[in-house]
Amino acid sequence: MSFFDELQEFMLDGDDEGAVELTEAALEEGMDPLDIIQKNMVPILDDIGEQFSRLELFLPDLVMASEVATAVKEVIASKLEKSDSTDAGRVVIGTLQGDVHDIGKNIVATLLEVNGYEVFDLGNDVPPYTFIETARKENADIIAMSSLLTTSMPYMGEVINTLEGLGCRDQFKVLVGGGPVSQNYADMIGADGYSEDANEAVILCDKIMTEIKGA
Ligand code: B12
Repeated sequence: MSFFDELQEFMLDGDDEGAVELTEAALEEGMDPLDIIQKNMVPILDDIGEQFSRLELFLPDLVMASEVATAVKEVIASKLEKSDSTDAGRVVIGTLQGDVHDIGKNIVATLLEVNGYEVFDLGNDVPPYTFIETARKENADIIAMSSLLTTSMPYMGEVINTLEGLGCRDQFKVLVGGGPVSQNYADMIGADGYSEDANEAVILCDKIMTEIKGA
């Protein structure tokens, strides 16, 4: 049985112990941690989401799969080599109001930390203004917003409009991401960047920080 098939089975069964053991063994054998997430866990969750929308799986299945995914993410996070410094940049991150999906946001936050960023993680269901308040208080460079629901996406635009209204839009770079978000959507609301996955998100932040530090 392939790693993908085994992980899929554990996620559908809600077997976090099995998934953790499988992940540890794969890491031990030299499997790339990011491949475990991007090439296995994310497509499995996508497929589970598809089955949910076709009424072939139900909410408890989603809950079980997400708990297993979180356990897998924790194993991977604990094995990633963490940068000693936190001076790559300061990022405020969260999932927007009305939205509890935080697996992707947590992966982005972990990878940023591993790469030397100071991350202020607001969690999920975060009101738009809280992003701004925290970014100002913590003197952040970047506001990173995640949304998995079409109903929470509009709050991304609200954050940007409010920053403009307050006259501090140019103090922060704004990044957006999450399942239904696209580059088109990011452009439409005037965000500074979008990426499809967590690794790209780090590359994007690095690029932005080079621009900021070089300015
Ligand atoms: C797991 C899951 C849940 C779990 C969430 C648990 C948790 N702690 O997160 C639970 C069971 C709680 C849940 C609940 C619901 N869910 Co749900 N869920 C999913 C599922 C299957 C997987 C999501 C996921 O974790 N994906 C994996 C991660 C790694 O991917 P990701 O978040 O996209 O993140 C990656 C990138 O996007 C990027 N990224 C993410 N954030 C950011 C931010 C920035 C700044 C950047 C640059 C990049 C970036 O990097 C990440 C890593 O590569 C999706 C299906 C899907 N296709 O997404 C449905 C899905 C999102 N859910 C859906 C729905 C409808 C619901 C419910 C309304 C169901 C209900 N009837 O109650 C509730 C809503 C609850 C709420 N108020 O939020 C729909 C949304 C439809 C829509 N159009 O809005 C989906 C698409 C399923 C479907 N096909 O119908 N869900």
